[in-house]
Amino acid sequence: MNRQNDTLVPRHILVTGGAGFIGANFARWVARRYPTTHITVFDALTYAGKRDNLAGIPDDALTFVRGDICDADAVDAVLRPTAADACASGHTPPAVDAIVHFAAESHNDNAIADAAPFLRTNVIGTYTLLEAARRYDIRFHHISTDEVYGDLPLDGVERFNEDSAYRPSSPYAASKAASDHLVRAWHRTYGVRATISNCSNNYGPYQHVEKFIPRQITNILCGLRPKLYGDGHAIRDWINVEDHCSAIWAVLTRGTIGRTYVIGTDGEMSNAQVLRAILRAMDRPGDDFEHVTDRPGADRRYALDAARITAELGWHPRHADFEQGLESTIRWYVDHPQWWRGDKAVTERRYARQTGERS
Ligand code: NAD
Ligand code: TDX
Repeated sequence: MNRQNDTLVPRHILVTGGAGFIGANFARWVARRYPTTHITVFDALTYAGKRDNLAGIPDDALTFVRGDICDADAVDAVLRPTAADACASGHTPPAVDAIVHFAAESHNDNAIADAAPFLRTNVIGTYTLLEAARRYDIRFHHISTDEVYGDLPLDGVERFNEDSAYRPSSPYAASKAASDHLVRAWHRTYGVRATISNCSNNYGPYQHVEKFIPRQITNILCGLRPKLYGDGHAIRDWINVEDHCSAIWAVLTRGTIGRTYVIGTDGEMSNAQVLRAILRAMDRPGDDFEHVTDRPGADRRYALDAARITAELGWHPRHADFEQGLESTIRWYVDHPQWWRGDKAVTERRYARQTGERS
């Protein structure tokens, strides 16, 4: 890695899951700010990934490899130091010096219906990458979630931090917790130069229409009523995806090896509040939605105390105005119907099956 402006700037990062929501936002964020860092996106292009999410990143800054993180040979092929392929411009990037690991099965409703792909990708996939990072001594940053800590009472003021106990309550959260444990074990046992970040709920462009905010926006755009699970009192701590990206970069380039950083922006809101904000911004009546059956074992409240990343790394969010971020997110979905229309019908059919199974 080069030293630049007092930070360690990687010359070539492997972004797993870089065709998904946060991974693509991160690749775009890095390409805009660090044009000398080469980005290889390694992504299986499951239902959640799109190659087009990376459109606009210059060809000489990006290599795209379709591959599965559970496939040890495919992972080895992109990381082996002599394996750097010539990218589109004919220029050969240096060997990968950091892995930023986003690839995961990420949706709770899917995990409740069938946990098998979550255990495979989130656990075996992370193990496979750690073994490769260990083999070639590559810096490893693992993207995780606040859900590993379980949930908090609705009426409390307590927040999770890096010392909170692991108490995952859902199959998805348990698979992410397992992956975090693997990362810590590979750091301590084998000396892998790893860090972990646990972030709260992200929103922004390129988020799959299965997730809460895009589902409700696209429901309204399709003339369907938004769907609120249970009583709508559950609280999530919302962060603009751009702020998550800048926090990941701070940890990757300046974080202490072996450490965990929680990432959040004091964005606690109930699902009902978020839904009302969407309805208001889209000129719909405040009661124009349906209550549907909640997830079994649904987590009530997440809240994070991001004091460590602020104090140690000087990270600050730049998009703390939720209503403004929500409006630009709505505008993005209004302006990009071709991006989500195909997924919408498939997703709503899947929801009809899943909620039918639950009720
Ligand atoms: P996403 O579902 O939008 O994208 C996941 C990407 O991983 C997709 O491009 C998919 O094709 C790829 N992928 C899945 N299985 C793969 C495999 N076996 N091999 C290679 N690629 C594979 O997810 P997201 O919302 O962008 O989440 C990214 C990461 O951030 C995940 O690790 C998730 O746990 C974590 N996270 C998400 C949030 C959130 O609010 N979305 C919050 C905190 C942490
Ligand atoms: O239609 C819906 N109606 C509804 O009320 C959907 C899809 C969700 N919800 C509720 C369930 C949750 O309380 O909204 C809240 C947010 O749901 P999701 O967007 O599915 O997010 P969540 O389950 O909180 O998990 C997200 O944040 C943590 C990401 O999907 C995870 O990958 C991340 O780790």
